[in-house]
Amino acid sequence: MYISKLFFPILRENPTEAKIKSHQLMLRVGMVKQSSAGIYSWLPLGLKIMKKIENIVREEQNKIGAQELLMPTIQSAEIWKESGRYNDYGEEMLRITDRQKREMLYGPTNEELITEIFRSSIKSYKSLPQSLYHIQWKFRDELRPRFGVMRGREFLMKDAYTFDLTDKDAVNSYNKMYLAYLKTFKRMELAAIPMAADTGPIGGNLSHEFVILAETGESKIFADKRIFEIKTEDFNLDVDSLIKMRNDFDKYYAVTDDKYNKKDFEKKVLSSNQLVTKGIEVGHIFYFGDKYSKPLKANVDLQGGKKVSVKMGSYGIGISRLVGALIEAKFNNNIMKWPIEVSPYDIAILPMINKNDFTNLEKTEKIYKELTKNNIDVLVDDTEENLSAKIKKFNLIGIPNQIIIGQRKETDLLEYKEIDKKSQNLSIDKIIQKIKKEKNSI
Ligand code: P5A
Repeated sequence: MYISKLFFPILRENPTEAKIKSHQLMLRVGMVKQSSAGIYSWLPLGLKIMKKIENIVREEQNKIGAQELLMPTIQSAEIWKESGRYNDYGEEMLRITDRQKREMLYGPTNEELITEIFRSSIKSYKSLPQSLYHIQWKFRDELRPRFGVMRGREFLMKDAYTFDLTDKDAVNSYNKMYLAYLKTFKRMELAAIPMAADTGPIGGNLSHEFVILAETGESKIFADKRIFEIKTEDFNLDVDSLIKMRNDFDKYYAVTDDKYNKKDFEKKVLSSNQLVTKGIEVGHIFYFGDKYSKPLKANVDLQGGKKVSVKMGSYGIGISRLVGALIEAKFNNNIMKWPIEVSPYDIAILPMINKNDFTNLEKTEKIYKELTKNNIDVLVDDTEENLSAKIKKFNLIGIPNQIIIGQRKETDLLEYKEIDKKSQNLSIDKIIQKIKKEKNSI
């Protein structure tokens, strides 16, 4: 793609209304535009990145056998009355009345709706287990929406729901999701720590938040550093391996404020291993047994005809929040570097362009074709800005690989630069090999 042909509204200065770096950067490079408090339009660049995140999440959900469906954003109040959450949810729920005076709402989450879908089609224990998810917009009328997409009112979430016959099976489903989450965040080059957490309005007695470290995070965290040394590759989806995984993680102290106990922390974690910092919650998983299946009568028949309530869990990932969270984690010293799997383009070509000399443009064109032929997604800055302005701009856009075409040189080698490293001279073939390897190694 040529930047001159794209909708790419970049601002010269940091917008003053933004307090944290992800919000500033997202407005500055035209990833999003605020439409009203906590509600954003996603512009082409921001959407391209969010879609890549969405896809990683989708692939990892599919790998554990979860099936995608799509529920609506607007729900009927009836099912929420059945579960008892219509009143409990309070002012965060956006309530709407349609022309027939029916009470509706913009879904803040989907436990009720999925349970309603399940109960109307699944009747026998033989159809269990089931694992369903969707990627859909949610609305929560947060009192203080802030930090851009990090705490929005409208936000994109992946929410999955599992249905099992017994507690033991249900915990196994929970553990599968736990492993899928570790793998999902790892593909985004994020170190997310699973932390024992409170269950809040979702309910249940087993829950983990997945938190990434970032100074601007809203959660204070207390952890044993050694938790970062656990390797996710060591685990697979076998029941025993999943149990081992949970044991390995549970060995280490890792909690957010609400679960923090000073005495416990100091007793269980050597001071040299203590990590006290801030983090961003990018995912949250819950096991709540029959909290919804019981009041909503989501039962299955056992062999003898006896009916039992299914055991359920729900599992969320903040897809739109992750766009901001990645910037918080990866934007340092005025250079943004998107992980290759999330980056809007694989490589950028930054040519110095002289008005009356088309040599560099022609050279760019050739390289562009060669890269594209190899399925490498390229963004070319074909504007007439000077090279240092282009480099500054691309430090914000964050494409991890660059080819810089400056003064004419009598060589076939190109100036290749990993965005946060020194330039090196490489042939086009070497550059292609390098990027292909990076993309396939994940
Ligand atoms: C789990 C899936 C739930 O809603 N029900 C369905 C459960 N959990 S949660 O923790 O409340 O939300 C899941 C994830 O969504 C993100 N998130 C937000 N992102 C942006 N703005 C918000 N206001 C917001 N609220 C929640 C978080 O990443 C959270 O972990």
